[in-house]
Amino acid sequence: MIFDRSETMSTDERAALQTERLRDMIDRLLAADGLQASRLAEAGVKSGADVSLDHLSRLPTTQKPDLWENYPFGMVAVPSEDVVCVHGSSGTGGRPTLVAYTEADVKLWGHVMARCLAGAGATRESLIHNAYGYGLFTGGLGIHHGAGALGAAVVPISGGMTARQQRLIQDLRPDVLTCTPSYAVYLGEAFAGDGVDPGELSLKVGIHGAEPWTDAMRDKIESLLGIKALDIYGLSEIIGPGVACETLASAGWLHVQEDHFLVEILDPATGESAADGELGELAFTTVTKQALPLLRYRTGDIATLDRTPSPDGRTTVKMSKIVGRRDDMLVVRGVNVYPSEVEAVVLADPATAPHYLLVVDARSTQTQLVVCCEADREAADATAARLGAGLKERLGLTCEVRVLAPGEIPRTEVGKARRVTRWEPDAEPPLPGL
Ligand code: DLL
Repeated sequence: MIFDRSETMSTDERAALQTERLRDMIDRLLAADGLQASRLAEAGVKSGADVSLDHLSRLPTTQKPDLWENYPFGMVAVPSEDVVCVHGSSGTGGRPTLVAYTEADVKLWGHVMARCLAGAGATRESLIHNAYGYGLFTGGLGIHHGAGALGAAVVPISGGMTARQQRLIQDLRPDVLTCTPSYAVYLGEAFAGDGVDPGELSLKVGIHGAEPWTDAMRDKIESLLGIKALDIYGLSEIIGPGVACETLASAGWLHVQEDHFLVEILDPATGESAADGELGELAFTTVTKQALPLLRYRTGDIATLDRTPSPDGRTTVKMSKIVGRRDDMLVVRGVNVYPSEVEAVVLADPATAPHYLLVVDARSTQTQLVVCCEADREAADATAARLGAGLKERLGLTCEVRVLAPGEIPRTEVGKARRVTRWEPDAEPPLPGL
């Protein structure tokens, strides 16, 4: 289902709308007279009328450190009485990133999220089991606002307490599951452990995001829960979940809500514009957001763009799944490794469970990548040999593979999965028995 006409606009009609909104945003930033106004002035921009979409790549960018340095509300562009809530994330660098919303921003958030839910097949009749965390994190409340805008019912279960989640899924018979991909696996394994057949569950579709995951992980989730598993992307700075989402017809691509969030691909090293088809860093411009409008916000997330419309009529630009982050790319003995590449190899192996941990063993000058995964003990040697060969072929890097017993890799019941850790000299092993 298509939630609103803007998703199917012609390129020209959308460009006209984006231009008008971009100009309005520039005028609002200049009037707010903060950091972004001074950068615009330096770039010679005196009013919104000076800019066009073609101009975008010449406008100044923003990044996470700008938010940290102006913590907590230095970049807010509206009077404090217009702010109705605050969300945020602990951020990949550890320092909190706080974002403010006006009433109109919350409405916009619900609206873009409703588009995502509708694209996944949810309707007013749907019951959404929402196991994203409620609180400062944008996952829980973002989905919740979207369900409200769509007119669907929502079970605000939040994260954790898995036995209670299982009970409610069996009793209330929801059709939509929203949670991180790692929690979907956890939940699926909990049902399997109780001997519940996925065919007995009412769930039809899962909408998973907030952390990177691969198509191999998708296969695991789909078989564990008997659902179609779709990817949803977003970040607090831009609005939260709902910046982009897969639909039932988008063949693995995520439609970006580009009438509200202009998207560009930049060279992660230089910040220069890159071509759509190239792998690069996503940058967003929030043309309609009021409290915290961000110009060309560099996300650190690496993906590609594609402009072919989907068979269901959606014409908005599509982004690929995130392949990694600018700052989580591991460089091991000179080889660049994105954790998602390792995940693809580990999860494609029929003998391994969908849990893994990458240990960057930095105890000697010859850094090693130790890939820890789980399989039955009897098959350990053969599995390690097979994975070692697969990783060598995919990454061009010799990795050490450690096969642990089922249950030995730590699980994440609440929050985002942690997939990478460093083992420093003289430190305890990150996993017992390593
Ligand atoms: O994670 C918003 C969200 C909530 C998205 C629920 C989807 C579902 P933050 O906590 O600010 O916001 O973290 C944003 O998480 O820059 C990406 O690095 C990562 N991320 C989010 N969605 C995906 C995804 C939410 N689908 C950061 N695939 C982003 C890969 C993702 N990474």
